[in-house]
Amino acid sequence: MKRIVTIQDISCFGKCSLTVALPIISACGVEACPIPTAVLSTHTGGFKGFTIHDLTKEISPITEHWKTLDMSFDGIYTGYLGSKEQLKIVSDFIDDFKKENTLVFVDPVMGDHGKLYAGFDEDFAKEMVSLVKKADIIAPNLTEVSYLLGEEYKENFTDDEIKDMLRRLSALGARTVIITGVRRGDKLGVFAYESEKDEFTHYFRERINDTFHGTGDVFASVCSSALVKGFSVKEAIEIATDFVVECIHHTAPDKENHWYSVKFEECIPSLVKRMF
Ligand code: PXL
Repeated sequence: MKRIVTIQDISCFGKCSLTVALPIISACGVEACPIPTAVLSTHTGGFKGFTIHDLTKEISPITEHWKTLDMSFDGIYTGYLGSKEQLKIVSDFIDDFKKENTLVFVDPVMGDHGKLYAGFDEDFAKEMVSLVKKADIIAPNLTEVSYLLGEEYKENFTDDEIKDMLRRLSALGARTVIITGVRRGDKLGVFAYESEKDEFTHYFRERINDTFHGTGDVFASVCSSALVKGFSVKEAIEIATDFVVECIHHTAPDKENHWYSVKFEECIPSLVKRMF
């Protein structure tokens, strides 16, 4: 069985980061080892008065212990990180634990719809570039792309513009770059570039006129698990996109009650069918 270490916060209510990553990675048949970087009462997207307890100081004792156990990972998947200090610690973690066959998947979580999430600033975005440089695979959305490259955010880019940004992101270091949330007429999808083959791939589905928190984390959890299991980039982005679309369709009719994330749990059976 493959094993992924995933480094991100735990938001106790709201379904994102670890409360999404752990069940999804497990459902994919991959062992999941979390390093929680902070405990929040809820995620920061739409709740008032959320609490945050930073766990930066806990990370080094965990990793020092793991070193004595000679732990190894098939994948290192990083998501939401709360400070520049954490970016540096996670970067050191990659240096310590990345072996020849370890896949480093960095989701440079910073924002959406052209804006940074609460608590992030441009300085953080600049520092995220250093972490992105350590990755084999990165999966930013278009907002994160604009911050990583210093490009102005737009909702619509031409294919040529997307391809140019994929190449520029790949030049930072990652051999595979996946841009999520790309619009094309009435479709929405992902565009990927594999520098080793100099090959572009894309996968589009119908665009649903609704947005939900946590879908980026759902995508990254499925995609990193699929890649670690040996699926190709093309297969991984198709499985992950289809699962996100299914989760959104399943949740949209009950958006009034379930506005804070997707009901991914009830869609897990179809994910399992694709992964085994
Ligand atoms: O889904 C990304 C995410 C992760 N963690 C926290 C968040 C968000 C997005 O808002 O607030 C705490």
